[in-house]
Amino acid sequence: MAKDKTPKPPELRVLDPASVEILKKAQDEGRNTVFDRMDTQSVQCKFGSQGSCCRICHMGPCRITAKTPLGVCGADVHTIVARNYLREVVGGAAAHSDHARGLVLLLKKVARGLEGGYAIRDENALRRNAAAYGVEDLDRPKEEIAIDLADRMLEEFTSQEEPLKGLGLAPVNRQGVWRKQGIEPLGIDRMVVESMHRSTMGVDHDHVHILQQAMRTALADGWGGSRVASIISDILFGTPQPVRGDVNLGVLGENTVNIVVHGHEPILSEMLAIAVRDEEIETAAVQAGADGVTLAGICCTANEILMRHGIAVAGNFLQQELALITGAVEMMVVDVQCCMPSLPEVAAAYHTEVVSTSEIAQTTGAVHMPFDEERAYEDAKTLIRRAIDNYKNRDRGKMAIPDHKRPVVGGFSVDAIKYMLGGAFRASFRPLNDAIMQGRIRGVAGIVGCSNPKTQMDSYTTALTRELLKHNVLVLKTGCAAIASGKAGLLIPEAAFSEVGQGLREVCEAVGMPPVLHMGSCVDNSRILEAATEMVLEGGLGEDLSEIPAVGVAPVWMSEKAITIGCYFVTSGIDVVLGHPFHIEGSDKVTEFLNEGAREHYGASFHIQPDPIAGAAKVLDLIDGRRDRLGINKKSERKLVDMKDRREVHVEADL
Ligand code: BF8
Ligand code: SF4
Repeated sequence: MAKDKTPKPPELRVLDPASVEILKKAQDEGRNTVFDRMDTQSVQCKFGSQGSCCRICHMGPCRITAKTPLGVCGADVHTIVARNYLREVVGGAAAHSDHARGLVLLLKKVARGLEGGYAIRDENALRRNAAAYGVEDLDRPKEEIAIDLADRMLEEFTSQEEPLKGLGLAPVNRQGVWRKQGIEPLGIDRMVVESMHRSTMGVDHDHVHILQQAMRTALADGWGGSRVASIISDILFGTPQPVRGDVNLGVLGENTVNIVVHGHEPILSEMLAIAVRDEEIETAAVQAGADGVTLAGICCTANEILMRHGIAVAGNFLQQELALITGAVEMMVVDVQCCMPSLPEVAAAYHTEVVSTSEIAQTTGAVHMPFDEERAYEDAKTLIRRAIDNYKNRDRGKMAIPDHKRPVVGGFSVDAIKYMLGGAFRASFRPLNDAIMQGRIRGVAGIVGCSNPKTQMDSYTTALTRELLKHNVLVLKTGCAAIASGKAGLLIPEAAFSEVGQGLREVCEAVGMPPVLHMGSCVDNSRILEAATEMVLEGGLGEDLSEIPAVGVAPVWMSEKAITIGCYFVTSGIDVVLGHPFHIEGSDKVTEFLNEGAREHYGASFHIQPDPIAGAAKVLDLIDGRRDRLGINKKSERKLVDMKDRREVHVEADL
């Protein structure tokens, strides 16, 4: 029977009304989007999706089936699936860490007097982190300390024989687990190179050994690259504090020059955020007949500038093409990661210019204007002026800006959470730990990840989040999952009035916080680890990350980076619920290791649950299991037994 070519109704593909409206416009105009391409790719290769195709050497590609159980070299499916998985983790760790490297090098240049508009904006963050990374003599001028800290951070990349210093930021018991398991990562670059070596033809063949290396490489991201990226961003651009903004395609202005900045690295977007307020720019926009300039973000760049400037978020990953299809965007500025190569073609139907700015990333059809840090502010103004010039070319007949946007509060760094909970004099996680012990808050869920056209955009994430809130789970979010919550109206304190259980509501109302805390971009998943560590250090909830009532969730994801994040959560002792599985199902042994065996090694594992309500139930189950072991569940008769058990569990966990 011929396949039905009718496109799926937009309502089945996307959840929020702004995206429905623009997807309808796309269909009316005959635009090809990620959703259409998903349909044409709908028969995806089962060897790829099971991880059982190997193309590592040119005796292959080899595909493993019941009739052909071994590759030409003799590799079995477990070796092949594990190697493919390791290479995905490497991709994620490399992306986050290369982003971090750029920031460290920038800090060093700024400390040495680089012009261009950058500064050390948060000296407290500089001194605090310099102390944490072992920089001595902290009474020196900030520039000297910054150079020393940058050098320490560069050693996180280059260290050949010493484990990462960032591991020392984890609870002591967790460090013991890593040591005992032999997975303390050395320098990030070494881990990436070693993992590529180990997964090339004829090297590492034992699936557990390979997967342990995947976990080790992921740790080099979570406690290395991503942590470094968040720290240096805070020093250079300021540690985020709660700030209001707006989210969804309705943030674009009818009568303003619209610039959408998309990608990940804050180095340029920070400058755009500042330059857009320059008087010269405002004047130029008015002279061009506009009311001003609207800067808005997509993906993690959006999260970075929302967190620090309250700049509007136009949307998350699957909305990047939709933003262009509004016909109201003068320029989309892209750098690295999650920027679809389709953008210039979609933009070509309108007046929109797509400008690529990273030295390492070019896209056919985009204007390439590599960005020079030494002239950062001027380069940012040049880009904005170019967008202003393009305003006259906007075709209002093709323009439709949905009347949908939601207010949000972003900016919940760990510092900000401490301050919010305890005020200036008693800033700490104590009130959170107390609320968890009293049962007013059942536990904490860190919900992260992307959107993926395989499922209706944002729907799993939103349904699961709402379900957890009803059951008094405090939610920490990053990345595109955070933007999804913004669109659903969950990132404002008022959401606590209607969306959450009684206990969580009381806590949120007392401190004036939203029930979902937006903690930033995907590198800021390191902030979730930092928050979890604060919970351990504050006391009363166990002595390791594997004991606190906290769970990670990646409801919908698509990027290698999400795999790496999941791995560093699990290896840090935090269970992770996934809405869909990895490409590993060709190997029962690899699947067993990640979904069960990992628990023996790290005290946590992955759990797959394709239904959001069942996913929420799994999260609650995991949280309750941890509460049980801590002896803080309401069943008081179990408390004493559990407290005794907990000590035993703890001894066993300290492998
Ligand atoms: O790093 S959540 S789609 S934007 S990968 Fe990409 Fe996924 Fe969004 Fe940020 Ni993270
Ligand atoms: Fe085939 Fe082995 Fe080469 Fe992989 S490494 S392509 S399994 S021969």
